[in-house]
Amino acid sequence: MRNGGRILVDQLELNGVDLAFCLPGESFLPVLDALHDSSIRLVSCRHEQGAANAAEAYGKLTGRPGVCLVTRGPGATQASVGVHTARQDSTPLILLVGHVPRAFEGRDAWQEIDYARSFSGFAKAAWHADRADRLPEHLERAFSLALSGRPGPVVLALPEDVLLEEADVADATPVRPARASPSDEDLTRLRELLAASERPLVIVGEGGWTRETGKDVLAFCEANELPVACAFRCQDFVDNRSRSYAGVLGVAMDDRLATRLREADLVLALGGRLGEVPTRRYTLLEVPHPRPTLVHAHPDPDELGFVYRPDLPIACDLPELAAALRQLEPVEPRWQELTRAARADYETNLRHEPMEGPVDLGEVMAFLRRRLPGDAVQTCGAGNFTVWAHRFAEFTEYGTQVCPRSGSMGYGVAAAIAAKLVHPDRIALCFTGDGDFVMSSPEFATAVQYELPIIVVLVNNGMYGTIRMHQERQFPGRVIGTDLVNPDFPALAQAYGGFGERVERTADFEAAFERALGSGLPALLELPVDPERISPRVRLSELQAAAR
Ligand SMILES: Cc1ncc(C[n+]2csc(CCOP(=O)(O)OP(=O)(O)O)c2C)c(N)n1
Ligand SMILES: [Mg+2]
Repeated sequence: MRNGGRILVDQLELNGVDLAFCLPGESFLPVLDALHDSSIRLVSCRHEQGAANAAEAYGKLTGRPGVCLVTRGPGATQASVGVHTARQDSTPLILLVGHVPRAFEGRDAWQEIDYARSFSGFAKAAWHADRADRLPEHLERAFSLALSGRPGPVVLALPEDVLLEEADVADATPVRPARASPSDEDLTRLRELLAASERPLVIVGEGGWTRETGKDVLAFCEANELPVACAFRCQDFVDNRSRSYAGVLGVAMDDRLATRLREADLVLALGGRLGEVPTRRYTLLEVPHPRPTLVHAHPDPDELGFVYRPDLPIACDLPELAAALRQLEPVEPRWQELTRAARADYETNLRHEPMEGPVDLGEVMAFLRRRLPGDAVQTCGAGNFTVWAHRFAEFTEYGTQVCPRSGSMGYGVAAAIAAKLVHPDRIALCFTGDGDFVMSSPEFATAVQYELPIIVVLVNNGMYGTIRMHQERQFPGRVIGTDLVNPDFPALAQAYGGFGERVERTADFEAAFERALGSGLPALLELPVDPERISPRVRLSELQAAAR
């Protein structure tokens, strides 16, 4: 006989869970108790947002479901941001929520929520366990749904009394999701379309990517001399040093790459959803019938034709597709010139123009490009600081850009914590802004508590810069709600028990970075920057002048 909490934890263990993130609640004490003697490492966070974001990042880092445990209503709603990111980013995530006892259900009992309704539309499924002896079945479903097809989040509520209930039940078997391969017919057609194309562009995106997938896709692109671009925050999907690599279709993308997509006559979308960001708000490709021939491969057939009607839809898993593409006999390559030009544009775009003020973020990024080992994990939240962090970074290994494609603020510190837990020997570097950091700073305490020496690089421009930029464009001169009065960030980091320093000049960054790394503590480096340069290509005064 085992109680529900123990049965649940045993299912997590047999499915390979080695790490879980929580914010404890009295609603799931039997689970906590079972974790006490389990092989699973439990990391207790300071806000459910952080716990859910860390679990989501774990899903990105490992390809296995991140596990997050939170309490009833307020715990679940605070964790919902991580569920939303897992949905948009196609990351496997299991959110386990303590729930009211069965006998109270439906009374609007204390902190009661209807999870199925609250999470409908962004969780793949949300339901509650009804009996302890069915927990193996519920967990099997949770793992299977999170991992199959387009990976994503599931929410399982656990009534308090179900966790206490004793049952004599056998464990489930570890979940092995079904895999789909492309058909020979699909591959033949893909090759024909490629052979007929003058200006092809390959775009890689999320939906079950792996390290091998990236290697295989790159081998295919290089053998055929094809240019390959990454979707927003998928920059680590292929080695950026490849002669085929042409850059990222992200926020503030290079206009030359945007033009390549607009003028392509064939788009090979390998994974990804051709969403709002990579299509520049659906302008680079027309909805629903894009001008170029579209080959779209995705593990979820429902995604194919959901926004864009592909000429050739391929419903299959991405590793299987990539392996098949690598084997495909190359077309007589005619795109050497195209690919060389796309690559040259990418390299040009890596160069920054000097930035006003004593701290030049382009220079800082150029240093980090040289300094960071290929396996360093870079994380962020949302803000204009990410435009520098993404544009001037080069990724060579899969699993090193752990950033929210959902564009959610407050993600980076928790993601760096997850990275340091999964890869203790690597550098985990979080880029953040003054707005973004304050949203996630409670987790700096988690990093201190668990002795995780993450490095936070905080770009302080004294405002919610992204919003100010849009404000100046659309409602010039009418600044409201975007100025920030900030704490003393290095002092804050020190008060938490970490390392904190302010870097006032570009030339001081290198030594400060080494001191941060050498401290062995969670570290924060604040970079006060001139608000005039609100983005690498945009000056505040120019926006204001243009408006006048
Ligand atoms: C959870 C969430 N809330 C609000 C936003 C809208 N938003 C996007 S960027 C941004 C400003 C971020 O400010 P900061 O971190 O200081 O970065 P900056 O743009 O100044 O570089 C805001 C409010 C968001 N993306 N996510
Ligand atoms: Mg800011």
